[in-house]
Amino acid sequence: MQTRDFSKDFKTLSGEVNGNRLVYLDSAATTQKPDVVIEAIKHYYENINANPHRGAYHLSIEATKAYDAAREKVKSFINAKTSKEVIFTKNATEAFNLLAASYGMDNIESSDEIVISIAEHHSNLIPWQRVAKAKGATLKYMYTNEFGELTLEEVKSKITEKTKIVSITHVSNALGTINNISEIIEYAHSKGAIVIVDGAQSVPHMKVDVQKLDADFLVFSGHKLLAPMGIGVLYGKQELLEAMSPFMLGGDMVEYVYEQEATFDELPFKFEGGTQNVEAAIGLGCAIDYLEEIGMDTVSKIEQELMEYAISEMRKLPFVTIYGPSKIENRSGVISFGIEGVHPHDVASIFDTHGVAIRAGNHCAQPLMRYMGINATCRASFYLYNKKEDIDKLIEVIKVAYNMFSKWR
Ligand code: C6P
Repeated sequence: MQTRDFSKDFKTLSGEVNGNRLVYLDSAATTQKPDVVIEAIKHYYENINANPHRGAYHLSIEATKAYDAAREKVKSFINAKTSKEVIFTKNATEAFNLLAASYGMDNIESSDEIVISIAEHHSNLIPWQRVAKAKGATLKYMYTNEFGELTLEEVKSKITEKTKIVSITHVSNALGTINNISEIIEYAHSKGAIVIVDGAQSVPHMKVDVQKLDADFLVFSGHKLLAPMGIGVLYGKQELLEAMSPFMLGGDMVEYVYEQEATFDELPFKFEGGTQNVEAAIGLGCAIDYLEEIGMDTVSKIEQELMEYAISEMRKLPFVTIYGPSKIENRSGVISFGIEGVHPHDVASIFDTHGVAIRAGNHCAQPLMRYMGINATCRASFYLYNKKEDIDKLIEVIKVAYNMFSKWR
């Protein structure tokens, strides 16, 4: 399937760690950056650096054009109706905090329910705890089955006429489960609730079309999508964003300011107070160009093949527990696993000595781990630059880690 060796576009991936070839299997945490993205940022600073929307001079106009062009690229990438629906944030976490502080605080009342799943990342959980507490509302959880999947039965039993907000991950960062997001959105809408989709682990890996999904809001981070850190996106339907209060108050998001009052700018600027991360937005635009040239279907297929190969090899090892969906079609390129008798943090350290980067821990999903009755997992996650030989190395080092602890068994 793999048409070309994409790892050649990433300088970090030609590096060595502890005398070994670097095998980077932590793209769910953050991805490596291709040379073109790094070049785009360099070009920005060397040629057009200025504060956009503020100067009537050449550089500021060029910076504004580049910043606006990046927004247009995001708009097309997720198929928003207009670039007014694309708000730049610092990351997914800021987008959730914006939604909770603005949409949540504006719309939730004490008789209302906010529904999330037990598998949510803390950034899509703690902000809703705050809204529910402040408003005396109920924060309700949809629980996963033994394979880390949400059944339609569970969805229907939790989303009711009382539900005002459903905020749900498209793909779990802790288990790799792909939720049936269309089905959840359709059902939530039939009950009158709006749906916020956490696309942090889906948008970088598959085609996500906000109009096709009919998502009310979508959130994701640029750094998990080959772009720099410090840039995220909040997509929202125009009519919803227009009705919302601004979040960050200050420069550039205002229309008129008087001593005691202020009026706010139009979308998307109303939600972008203060000087923005222009270099990162430009880097995100460039990362989107890079991915679109390859094609998101190709990106998904590469990862799917890697994941299927890894799962089939891991299933041959009786001392490995694989968490998450048993059905391969419900899985993304995130594999959470455990090795009998070896703590996940020890596993990650052993992996590091072999040049393999994986993540170990609770993956910012403590309620999920508690619900599953475990403290931590090891997690390997893939992207288009990974190769079959990376999976072979993963399997080899799993065996090394298991054997290393055999004397204590
Ligand atoms: N997950 C991981 O290793 P930020 O940190 O704001 O860019 O993204 C938050 C976030 C929200 N939702 C999901 C599903 C996520 O996976 C993440 C980030 C990283 O799994 C860092 S904890």
